[in-house]
Amino acid sequence: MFGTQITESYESRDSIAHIWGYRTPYAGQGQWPVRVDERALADADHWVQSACVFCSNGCGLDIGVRDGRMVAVRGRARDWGNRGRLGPKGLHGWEANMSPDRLTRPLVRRGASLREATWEEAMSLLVGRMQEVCSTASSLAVAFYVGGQLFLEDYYTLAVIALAGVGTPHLDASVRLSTAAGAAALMESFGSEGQPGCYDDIDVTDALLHVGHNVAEQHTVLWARILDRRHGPKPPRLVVIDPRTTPAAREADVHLAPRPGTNVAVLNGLLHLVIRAGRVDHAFIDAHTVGFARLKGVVEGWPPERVEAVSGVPVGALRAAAEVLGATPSLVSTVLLGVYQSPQATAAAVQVNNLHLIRGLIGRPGCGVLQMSGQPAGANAHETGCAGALPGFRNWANPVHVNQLAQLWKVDPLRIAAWGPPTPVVDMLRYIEEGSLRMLWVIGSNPAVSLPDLTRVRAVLDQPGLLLVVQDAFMTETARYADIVLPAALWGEKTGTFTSADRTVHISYTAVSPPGEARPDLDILLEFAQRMNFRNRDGEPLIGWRDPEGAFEAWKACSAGRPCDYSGLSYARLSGGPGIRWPCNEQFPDGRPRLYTDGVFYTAASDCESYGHDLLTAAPVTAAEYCLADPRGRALLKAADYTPPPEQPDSEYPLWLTTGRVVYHWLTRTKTARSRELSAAAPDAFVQVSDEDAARYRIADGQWLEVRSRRGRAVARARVGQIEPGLVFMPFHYGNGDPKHGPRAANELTLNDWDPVSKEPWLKCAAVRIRRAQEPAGIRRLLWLAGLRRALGGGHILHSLALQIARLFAKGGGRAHPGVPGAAADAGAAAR
Ligand SMILES: Nc1nc2c(c(=O)[nH]1)N[C@H]1C(S)=C(S)[C@@H](COP(=O)(O)OP(=O)(O)OC[C@H]3O[C@@H](n4cnc5c(=O)[nH]c(N)nc54)[C@H](O)[C@@H]3O)O[C@H]1N2
Ligand SMILES: Nc1nc2c(c(=O)[nH]1)N[C@H]1C(S)=C(S)[C@@H](COP(=O)(O)OP(=O)(O)OC[C@H]3O[C@@H](n4cnc5c(=O)[nH]c(N)nc54)[C@H](O)[C@@H]3O)O[C@H]1N2
Ligand code: SF4
Ligand SMILES: [Mo]
Repeated sequence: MFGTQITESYESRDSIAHIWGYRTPYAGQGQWPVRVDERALADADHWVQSACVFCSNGCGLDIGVRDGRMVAVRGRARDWGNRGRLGPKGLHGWEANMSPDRLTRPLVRRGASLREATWEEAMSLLVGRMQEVCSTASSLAVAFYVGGQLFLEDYYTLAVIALAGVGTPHLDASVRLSTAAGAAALMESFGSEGQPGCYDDIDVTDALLHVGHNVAEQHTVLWARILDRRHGPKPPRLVVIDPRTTPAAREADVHLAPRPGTNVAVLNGLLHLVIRAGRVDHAFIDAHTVGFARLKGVVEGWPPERVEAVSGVPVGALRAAAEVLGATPSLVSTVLLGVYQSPQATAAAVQVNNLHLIRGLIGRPGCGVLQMSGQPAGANAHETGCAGALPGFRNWANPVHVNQLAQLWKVDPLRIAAWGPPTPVVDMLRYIEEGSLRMLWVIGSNPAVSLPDLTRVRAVLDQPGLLLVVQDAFMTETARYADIVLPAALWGEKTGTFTSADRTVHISYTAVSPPGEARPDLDILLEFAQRMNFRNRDGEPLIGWRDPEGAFEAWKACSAGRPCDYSGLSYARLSGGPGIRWPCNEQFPDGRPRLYTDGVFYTAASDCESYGHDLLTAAPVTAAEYCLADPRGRALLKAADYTPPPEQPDSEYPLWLTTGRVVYHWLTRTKTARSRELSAAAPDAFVQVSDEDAARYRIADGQWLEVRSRRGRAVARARVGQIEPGLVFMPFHYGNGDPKHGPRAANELTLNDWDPVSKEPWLKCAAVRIRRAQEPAGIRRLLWLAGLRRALGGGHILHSLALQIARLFAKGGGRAHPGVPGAAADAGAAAR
């Protein structure tokens, strides 16, 4: 089954060369035309309902199966998020499932090496060590860290296990590196998480604002929808705030390119101009918000000239943007990592909420803030309590909320680990260093590439006395440090649900069996709970469900009555048709497209998910303080003044570094590097530098560069242009796991510091210096040797020689080369 040579494939369109496909212009809700994208390696004998797991857009797709093997994907025409469309990762990324190097048996450390073991050996070791740590230290010595691409059923089960079974607040998800600040901004402004609007708003809106969101490359199908509106009647105006000239910035009517870390200054400047021009909805402000006078006072101090001095955004451009945002009768804003991973992350994201609130552009068609999520199931990690709040968007500081969980789970409220906020991963690292955290179970995340300051991360993962359990489908950079490795089934090999960035819930069914002895995450967690013998007050098993549908039903009960109410959904309702949005209950049996249609927010003291913080100091608002000034359903207009980032370019490190993504790769590439086409399209890391800096440092496109920060170094080829002077950009996808490459992980360089409100690390700004460098030692020789070996063994001599020649002479190794077949740097991983 694995390792089959696949020679030909059918693709309904070349998504590598034409990322967004042809245009289908439209305007109006429900009018977006269908375009079904498909890619097949063979004819399918049947199709299985699912959705794409390569971003939070939630594109519905069917998996084509033949002889028990995945052979195709096809977009679902009935699904509203994509109407049949799929982007390059959706069409190609699933091939990773068939990679010959999948983990198929548990591994257990014996001395320096990991050896294969039976599930019985691995699970009894895991449970034995867990019991030993809990009894000799305490449950506070145990932590769980989970990624953002599991299923809702896995997350909810994990949350119950951690909070009420083991009894540890050390439970976090990699959404902490991603959308924690967006979640925090929703709580600070509206009282609870939950996107106010939905993608349908794009169909009718008059204007769009993207702040720190490279939407065209990171949500390709969403961008296809936006482009189709831009090509249709009554196109929406477009404002983009990003220091790089991204595809969306090129399309924009107004592009603001601020210096890193100056989002608050720019957004305060926009609010200043909008308020000055009298373009505020006083009736809405008076009836539905608190805090306008203070907001007005703070942004008063941000005239355009001051904004230009701080951020570099010219006065004229800021005015042009404010004109669009102040005049438009409807507006959809999306916010993402350029805000969330920058200093003052929550404070900046809140200012976008404020723009909508002061203009009354919320809760009606065409008006929505999307504080985007990124990972396909990131929203579920938040909802179920794996990412900083309690399950069901409950407030850990509200005893009534904790009691609700205690009743539901039939446990003493004191048994629930909710005496403080759940521990963010950045604190877990410190507890490991200090020795108080002795066991870390990582499920579906690759922190040895994705966390900042990798020198430190490696030391933490390697810390003597730490028992590291890694549950993954591949031998990742992180798994190499593990004491126990559990082989996991991937998407397509298990059943469950996940929720897109606009609250749409999809079901994904098992299409094929996992390879070897790999098992679904839920099965592993259920067996763990059973072996640990977690019991409720009545002596029944704490986890009463045995399968995905049972877990979903349990979650429905937990979510009932909360903002993320799933009680009206079921596997049956999600099957066959399109995804359905939460809340879905008796009041909204078909799901609710927009929250806050009545101008009532979740801010009442009894409802809210968090009492909030001071946006500058991050001092938490106490329950007593909050209740005293109970906003009782009014939204909170929270102001924040700009403060400069602590690390700034200086004479030693004169440039800003920002990091991010490319369209063809997914996070730490454990999947996309195993697709031949995706890997060939973006084979290596690169350093993007401006034309001005290229001239200054005498750098040519394709030249090898060394980037150094106070924390480490990385080497990659230069890519010149489309970025502001003084700033360099590196994608963070590429790890250092492969010895034939030099150090090329962007996180060697990033800062070990974070937004104090959301605890989201500052992955988007660091001070660095660059210099021209030699190609990392050994790359050429190793490439030749690898090519020669394959040529002799595989018989494709001409192909391999051509490949070697193409590689040696290819300039700009990091640039996409869609036309060079097989130009993948990771040829081993890409081979199928
Ligand atoms: N192809 C692909 N798509 C993905 C992913 C992927 O790995 N690959 N990952 C998914 C996930 S998990 C997420 S969270 C999303 C992330 O999606 P995005 O947030 O769009 O991705 P990034 O490229 O990390 O960052 C976005 C932009 O922030 C800009 N930026 C940097 N500093 C600043 C600043 O100070 N201010 C402003 N305004 N902008 C700044 C960068 O130039 C960059 O273009 O993408 C999702 N989609
Ligand atoms: N410098 C810098 N660093 C960043 C970012 C940045 O922009 N710049 N972005 C950050 C963001 S937004 C994010 S979301 C994080 C993501 O960081 P990670 O959470 O590390 O994301 P992945 O690399 O996708 O790791 C997921 C792992 O889960 C495995 N996996 C996939 N599906 C399953 C499954 O069903 N079960 C199990 N058990 N395993 C599975 C994959 O093989 C992979 O090893 O990275 C962050 N790091
Ligand atoms: S936009 Fe996102 S969900 Fe849709 S196909 Fe692309 S990666 Fe998959
Ligand atoms: Mo993310």
